[in-house]
Amino acid sequence: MRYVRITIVLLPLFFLALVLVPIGYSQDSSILKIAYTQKDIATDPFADVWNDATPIIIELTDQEITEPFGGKHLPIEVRGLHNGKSIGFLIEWADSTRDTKVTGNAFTDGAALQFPINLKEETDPFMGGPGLVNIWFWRADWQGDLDDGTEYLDTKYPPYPGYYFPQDKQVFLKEIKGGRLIKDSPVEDLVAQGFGTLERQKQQDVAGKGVYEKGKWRAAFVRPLVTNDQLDTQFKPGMDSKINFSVWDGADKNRDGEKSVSIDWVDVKIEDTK
Ligand SMILES: [Ca+2]
Ligand SMILES: [Ca+2]
Repeated sequence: MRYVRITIVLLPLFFLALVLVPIGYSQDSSILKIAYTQKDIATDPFADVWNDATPIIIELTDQEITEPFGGKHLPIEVRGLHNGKSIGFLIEWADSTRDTKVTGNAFTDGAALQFPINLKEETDPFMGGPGLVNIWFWRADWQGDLDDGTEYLDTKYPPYPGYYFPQDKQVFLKEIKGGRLIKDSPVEDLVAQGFGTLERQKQQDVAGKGVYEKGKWRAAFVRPLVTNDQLDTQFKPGMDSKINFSVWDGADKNRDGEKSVSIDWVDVKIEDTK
């Protein structure tokens, strides 16, 4: 009798859920399919080519594994593409503020993708360990610097205690000229092997662009499928991989480990070249 009652209550909910799945979204949110396209994969996050991929929704949550905790529940829309030479990821999320400045009490928006480097090794979904992870970190402060030509922080270094910065100060300072960051990408290519081990790679391989429009960030990440850097994740058509996500909202004082995260690896399936 109790079973019948539960069925009566749950059945309408089941059909309601079917109706509520937005048209055009993949209904299997557990796998991110990297669709094959013959087109160039643009770093412009509003380029038509991104319509060749079907988005899925990943529910991020607040980071509550290690101090400093932070972040919030945040659904993000994710899609992926490859053309046999390059691979691209596009993510979009709601954010009521475009935070591109870093000062003593202002923090930047950002988003990061994380991949295991060796799929055969056990690799923790949060910053890796014991296996290495390759992290692609799109930074709204660098995007703002590229878009707006704003001054950067060579006069106030670091901008606030605990701010993540490339560990080798000289590597960073070499890239500053006249108070402006000399960069061609707002995406930083990083490697980590557990909390507190994040390091900028010597060889930067990831292009990208983030655009803020109508209360949302949309950020594209593009890289060759294969690089000659041992600290990069390598991809090939037909393979399975894994990905994890982080998002920072500067206005919510997010920085470093205070961020919204996906709680486990998301399976990735790279479509074979047709
Ligand atoms: Ca923000
Ligand atoms: Ca690299």
